[in-house]
Amino acid sequence: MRLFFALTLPPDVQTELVAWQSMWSRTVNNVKWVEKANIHLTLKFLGEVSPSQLSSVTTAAHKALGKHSRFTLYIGGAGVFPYPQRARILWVGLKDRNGYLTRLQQHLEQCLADLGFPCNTKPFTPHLTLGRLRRPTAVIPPVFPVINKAVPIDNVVLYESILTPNGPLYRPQATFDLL
Ligand code: 2AM
Repeated sequence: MRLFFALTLPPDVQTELVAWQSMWSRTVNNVKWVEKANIHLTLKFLGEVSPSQLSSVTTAAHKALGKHSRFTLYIGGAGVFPYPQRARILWVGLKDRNGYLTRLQQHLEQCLADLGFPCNTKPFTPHLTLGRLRRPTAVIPPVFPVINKAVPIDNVVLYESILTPNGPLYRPQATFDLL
């Protein structure tokens, strides 16, 4: 099973982001926009994990995440990966003003490294992927009217990603409540 840890968003934030997708779609073509319910912040992508490893992953995550408090993130500006000249991913950033997210992500990464999941080589860039370009394209990220919207974070979800011809299905496998 293909697994990843993520933060999900309250409905009002999802609605705002769909409005941003719609605005952005006026200036960029050939984008596969992420469905409203599927917009998430990936904390850690594990890739293929055997079903027998699932319980050690959830036990380790429960131990690590259960020590972290709830926190608030703030919606930031738009950006693209990897470069504006050859963009593939269109995203919106999240600001971690008090460092809670960074500490939680590092702790999760460390406890999963202890189970043998390699640490990411690239620095963690908190973002919400809004769309994926079908081929690399030059994109200047727009300036959206509303930023700094508060995003309360109360839990972390371990998802299974099931790839289908109609796009990925994200099935929650476990939820870890923050203090
Ligand atoms: P992203 O869109 O925020 O970059 C589930 O597949 C999620 O895991 C994706 O939405 C993606 O998050 C993230 N992810 C990170 N590395 C990945 C990889 N190598 N393959 C697929 N997804 C990956």
